Amino acid sequence: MTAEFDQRIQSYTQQVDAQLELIIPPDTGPASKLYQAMRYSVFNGGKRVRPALCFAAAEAISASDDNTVKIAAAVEMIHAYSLIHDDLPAMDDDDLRRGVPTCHIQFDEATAILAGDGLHSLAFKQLTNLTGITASINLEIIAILSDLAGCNGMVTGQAVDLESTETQLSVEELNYMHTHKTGALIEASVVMGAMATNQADEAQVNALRSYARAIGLAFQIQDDILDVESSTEQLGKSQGSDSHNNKATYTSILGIEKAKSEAERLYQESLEALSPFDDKAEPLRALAKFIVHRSF
Ligand code: GRG
Repeated sequence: MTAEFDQRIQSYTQQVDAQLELIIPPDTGPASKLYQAMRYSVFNGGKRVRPALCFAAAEAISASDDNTVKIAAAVEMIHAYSLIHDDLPAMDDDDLRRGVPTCHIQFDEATAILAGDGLHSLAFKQLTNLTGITASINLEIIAILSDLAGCNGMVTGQAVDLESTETQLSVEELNYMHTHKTGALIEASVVMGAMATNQADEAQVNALRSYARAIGLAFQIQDDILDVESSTEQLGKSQGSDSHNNKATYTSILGIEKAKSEAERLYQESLEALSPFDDKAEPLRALAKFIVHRSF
């Protein structure tokens, strides 16, 4: 990745982290453990890919602003909540995330459930006072997150995942699961980031949706490839955990080489979706490249 890309990501990360500091301050009151658990899960080294996509989508249309920062914080909190709950004993039962103990190991199970719940509701609160857009677009943005993080997206994908353990899935079924589980929040990040500028027309939003759907699946395929090719140390989570949990993955179904060419095909598809956009979409193009070529 270029130095310019690194600088840009650093700037996006600084902006979203400052917003997250405001939303989840250290709290010494009666609920201090809840706040510690939320902060632990948000500030322990996530890549901030979804916030970066919000910023880059806004910049592809016009420019990022205060709305972008709020939306970026909202999607990162939804992401953090989903990881906390995904790691719980009732779900994937993982002890390690981002190289440190998972939330329920560091604190306890009840606190981890509440930390996820707290982050989920704080995320929606962020979206209630966007500025420079009509109330109806603001509500549309809230509905998009509600759908794509919930029962038309991530929650549905997770439910299918839990149902599919130890089941032989077809590539189509795997695509359905990951379009929902991983792709939906990526799509929400891009679409909401663009819509909150108040300058995106329908054709642009549709093109960005196609871009997001392609990189959403590519993201998951790369995740499966890394699960095979990287070490626990590099990943910051237990290497090979999906195969140990008898889960179908792109690498188990397609084989590693075909999984790599599918990720590359989706990368090209994402670039084609951006063809109506000029140089202002360069950050989105660079993020797509990062997503399919990342090593962590
Ligand atoms: C509990 C409702 C609910 C949903 C959980 C997203 C999810 C659904 C589970 C996460 C499990 C997982 C490993 C999915 C693969 C793709 C993915 C979301 C990886 C983690 O995202 P990164 O790489 O994480 O952006 P960082 O740590 O960088 O923030």
